[in-house]
Amino acid sequence: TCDQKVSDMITNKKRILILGSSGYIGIALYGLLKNNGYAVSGIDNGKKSKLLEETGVQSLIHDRKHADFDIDISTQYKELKNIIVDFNPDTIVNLAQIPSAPWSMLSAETASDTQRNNICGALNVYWAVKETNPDIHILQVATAGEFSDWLYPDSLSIPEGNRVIVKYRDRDWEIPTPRYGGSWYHQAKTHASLNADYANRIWDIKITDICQGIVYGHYDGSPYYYDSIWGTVYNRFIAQAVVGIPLTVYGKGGQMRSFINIENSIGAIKLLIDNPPKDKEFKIVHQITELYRVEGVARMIQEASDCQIQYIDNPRIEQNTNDFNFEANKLRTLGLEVIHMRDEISKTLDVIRKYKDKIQTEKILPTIKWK
Ligand code: USQ
Repeated sequence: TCDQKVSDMITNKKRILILGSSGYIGIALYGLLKNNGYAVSGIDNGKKSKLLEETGVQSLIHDRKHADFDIDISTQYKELKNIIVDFNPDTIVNLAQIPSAPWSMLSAETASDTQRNNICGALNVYWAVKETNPDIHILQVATAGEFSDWLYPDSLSIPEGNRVIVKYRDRDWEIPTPRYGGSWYHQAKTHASLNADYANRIWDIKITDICQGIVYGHYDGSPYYYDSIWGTVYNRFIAQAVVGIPLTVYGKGGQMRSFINIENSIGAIKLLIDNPPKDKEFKIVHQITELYRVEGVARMIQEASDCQIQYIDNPRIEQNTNDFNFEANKLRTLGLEVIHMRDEISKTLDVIRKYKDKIQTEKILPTIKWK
């Protein structure tokens, strides 16, 4: 309300607008910020719930709506703008994404819906900020998957920045740090990062683009997905271990990926809200705490739960094995204390065991192929 806004301004509370406030990260972030004295408001149109219904799956742990406004930011521009004018945020965190690589590879419709939703939603946010208050800091969640395995095949450290200088035909070229996604979903993220770069260049708006690794773990109050479309690898393996299905390693499991625990993910976003870019800056942050091979994740979970591992034909197009190395200094400099996967496994197993009977075992094996 208006009175609330005035009172927040008098008490100097930071005002944060979360887009996608009912999601895995959104709910957790909303709670963390509220508990730390921020004024928080959330927008969510329940798109994820509709997609879950379409795919016949449910979150293992309650999937509840957690939003102050129900609009689609990718299509309802005027409404988005009105909310921004009204709430007057210091920071907008854009988590309003269709987050699944497999879903984006299912059909022409799901690929274009993923790209339209994710890219146009972000575009509307740049426009709304430009037209209302260019001082608002936009924090958008990109992905570490913009740095694909074939583009960075060895342990070259991927620079944590927006530009690199390369030598070509006797000239130094300053170019955007090379990106290339490994699915239509990941490609949407590379496009959105380039769009953010452009918005910053022409309108001088402050944007932090978070290249985040695979977020994992259980967080109290947040949903938990483990099926082959919406679940990510660690959360899936934990649910598989609980129901006694051998862990579904795709290919030989030599894929190296970056990870971050859900509590670290929201803690990192909070640090970035508190440390916005300098005026007119486009800041890229590698929101990554650890690197593991898929097989390494399976082995750690096996050690903690005595489960079996199966190696199945990889439904994706990706390198069988790759090395990754990231510069990830910005969050470390801000003081993020790393939660290690190895220390989380038994905790996640304990929580998920309580929901064992609800696990839809028929939704575990992958059905969507890249080819
Ligand atoms: N994988 C398996 N077995 C499984 C599931 C996955 O071996 O049962 C493998 C995949 O082949 C892949 C790796 O695990 O090599 C990661 O797959 P994932 O489904 O956990 O994650 P991904 O599709 O890469 O996407 C997830 C999120 C996405 C986020 C991204 C960060 O869904 O929103 O952007 O992680 S990153 O991976 O850095 O791109």
